[in-house]
Amino acid sequence: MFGKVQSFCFCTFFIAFLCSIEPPQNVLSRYCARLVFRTSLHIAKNTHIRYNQSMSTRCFTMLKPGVLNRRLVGEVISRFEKKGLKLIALKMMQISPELASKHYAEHNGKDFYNALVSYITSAPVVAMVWQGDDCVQIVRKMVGATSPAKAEPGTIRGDYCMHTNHNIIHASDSDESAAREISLFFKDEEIFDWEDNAENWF
Ligand code: 3AN
Repeated sequence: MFGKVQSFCFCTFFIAFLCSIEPPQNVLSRYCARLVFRTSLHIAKNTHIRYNQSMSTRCFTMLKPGVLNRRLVGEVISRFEKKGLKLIALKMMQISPELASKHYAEHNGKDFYNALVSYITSAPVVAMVWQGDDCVQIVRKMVGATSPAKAEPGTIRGDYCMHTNHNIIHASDSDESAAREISLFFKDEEIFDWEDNAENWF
């Protein structure tokens, strides 16, 4: 029922409570009791904050050639950054037909497959990995529906494209797809899970 941290906090609070009923006689014991109490309070506060957060996950996103054509790279990246997602990998690359066929393997055989591979390999793309709590759900929401006609205004596809076959951005649709796609496009050493110390800047 209780995790280790909660059990520790509970025990130290209990000890501190006993000490308050029957305060330790000498100065050193009183000092130790106070220290234990403050430490447990600190741990309890931080634990509470951490336990209220969702799981930090990763999402692979790819700005298709149309985004470069329309000079929208900065605009799209800016949206994700302003949302609060953490950029942990980014590169401009020319996708080979082999990589395109692996990435879109699930669509092989569909009527739009050849056009999709041809579009995605026609010019460079910008591949990225974003990280944050509920990252895949958040990114997918910001990207919008597959069909630009159905994508809500305010989403990336809703605002910046007209046709499904040129829907300008790809984003993983599940944590499993994200893991597969990240390993297809990035080597481990190209991913930087940098220490987020924003509180030192703002
Ligand atoms: P999403 O990119 O929203 O996850 P998927 O995985 O179904 O959607 O499709 C992958 C890509 O294939 C889309 N981004 C789009 O470029 C293309 N595509 C999907 N459905 C169609 C369609 N009916 N006609 C043309 N292109 C399509």
